[in-house]
Amino acid sequence: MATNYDVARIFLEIAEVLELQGRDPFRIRAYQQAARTILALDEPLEQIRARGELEALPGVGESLAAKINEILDTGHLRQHDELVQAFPPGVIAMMQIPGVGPRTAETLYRSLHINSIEELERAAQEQRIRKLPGFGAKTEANILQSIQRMQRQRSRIPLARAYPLAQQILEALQQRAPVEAIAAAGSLRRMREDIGDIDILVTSDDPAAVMSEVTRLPLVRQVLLTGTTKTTVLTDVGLQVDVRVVAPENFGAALQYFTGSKEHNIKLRTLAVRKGYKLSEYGIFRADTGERIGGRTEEEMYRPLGVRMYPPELREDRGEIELGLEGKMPDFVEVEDVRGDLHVHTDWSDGHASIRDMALAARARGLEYMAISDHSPARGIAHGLSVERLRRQIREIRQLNRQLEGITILTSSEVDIRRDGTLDFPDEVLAELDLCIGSVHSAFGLSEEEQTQRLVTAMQNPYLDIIGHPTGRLIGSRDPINLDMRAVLHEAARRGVAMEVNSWPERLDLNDVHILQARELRVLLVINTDAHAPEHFSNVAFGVAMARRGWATPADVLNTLPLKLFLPRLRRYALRRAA
Ligand code: DGT
Ligand code: CA
Ligand code: CA
Ligand code: ZN
Repeated sequence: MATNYDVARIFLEIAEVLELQGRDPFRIRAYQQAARTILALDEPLEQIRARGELEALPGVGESLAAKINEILDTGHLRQHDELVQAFPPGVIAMMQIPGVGPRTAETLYRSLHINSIEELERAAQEQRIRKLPGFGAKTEANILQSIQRMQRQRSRIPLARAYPLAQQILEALQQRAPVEAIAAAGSLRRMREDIGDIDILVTSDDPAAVMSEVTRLPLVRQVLLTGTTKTTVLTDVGLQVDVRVVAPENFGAALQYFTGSKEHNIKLRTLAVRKGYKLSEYGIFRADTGERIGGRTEEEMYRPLGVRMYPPELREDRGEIELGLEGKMPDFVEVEDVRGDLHVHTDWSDGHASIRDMALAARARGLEYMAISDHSPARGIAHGLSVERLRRQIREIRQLNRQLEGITILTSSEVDIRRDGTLDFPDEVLAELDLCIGSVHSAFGLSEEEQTQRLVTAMQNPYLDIIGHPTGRLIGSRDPINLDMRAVLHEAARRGVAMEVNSWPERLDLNDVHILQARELRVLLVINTDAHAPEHFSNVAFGVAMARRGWATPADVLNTLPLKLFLPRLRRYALRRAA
């Protein structure tokens, strides 16, 4: 028997095909409106029909009521069946390529049986399209170009924006839908710095109900595709979400498969074949007998291969499989390991809260120490501190430390690294601080040689302990500065200067690749939030994620040390002892 959801889905699919055919927008909207009305109903359409009230539903007139009747009576709609036959989903997808209209898509489907964008791309590369009547080499080249442009443009969203959205969806589905297990997979689970789409896996004994709830989530702008086990929706912010229902006994296998990365999975499957197994999203199987030996949990997928389960953040085929095979998988740094935050702004510069409020927030998060690193005079627009105000701030911090229990506030500055590599406070002032972060906030356009020299010069100053957000990039709005990163890291290792992993959502700087390099060169790291308000301390999760993606262990991260051990490890103390 057809459910409300079935009816709505059929209407949405009709609307989609009509839209691609460029049909009357009013008709298209009528189907969409009716589908929305039906999805929002609290009782079965069958009951409404029994009362003879179908036509009274908002957006449902005589003609749509007749279609609802047909679906309720027969389970499907003839008009819909015909459309789906003419336009299978893959063909509909092809029509989203600029320059490929319904007629072209239909011809490609009928004469070459091309049924997806991937197949179309292959056919164009193999020069099979130019042979079709009315096509030619130029059309073929245009199609290929359009596909490639489309693939490049598929916009990605910063992790920190996608992450809360995913949490919201997980919570909403847990509350409203009959889900048992539920988890995010894909790049979000791997904590990649930018996210193409959100992948969610659930198990349920009522998949249709889950699919229906997904289409009704408040943040859904458009339902792109909805079937019996997979629904794809577009959210308000333009981010796509795939929700898949899988069988409980396959949940681990599906989680492993859909967490990716694709490259990790390919490498893992090769390993599996070598060991006489086959992996799929349905489980792990013996290659010879085909017997299934696991797949309910993710561990069951890895254990037979002789490796420990890889933390999702590592699954990028950057050598983690080899590492696991050698039996060497250290414990990577976790949020709980971080004991201090060294990059905190207050209302003395461009922050939004007092030193005291920031200290209380840090303490509430379980931190043992934090350093106030407000801006230096060059940051005029950020109310950078003068020497005089910095000294006043130091006095206030000393006083607060006498009053506050359970947290130690360190004095610091996020001092500007000027274009010539000198620092924006005199040495004797920097010497009064517990520590000092140097950051680039200007002259972003210098050449690689100049920019590298700028940081190298800055690191020669004995009071510089940390380089803040080393590349200066802002995800989506500002490119990283030109740097010979290896040269910078070498210098940092040589001089004992720590490199910051800045957790600010648009920064994530150093990024994972640079962190891997830094570890190789034995550069010390610190993970900071760059908090400007109490609620920003939670961003540490993103910095930690980058550090994990760069294989950092607690030993690589200076601020995992308790205060007593942390201070002596700062570069200025080593220099002082050596003097
Ligand atoms: P994204 O969405 O671009 O940020 O990146 P992912 O990694 O979330 O990629 P997505 O959403 O296309 O697919 C999710 C995972 O599913 C992916 O990481 C690995 C797996 N997967 C998808 N398609 C393939 C495939 O063709 N081959 C293999 N081996 N795995 C795939
Ligand atoms: Ca994804
Ligand atoms: Ca996906
Ligand atoms: Zn800064």
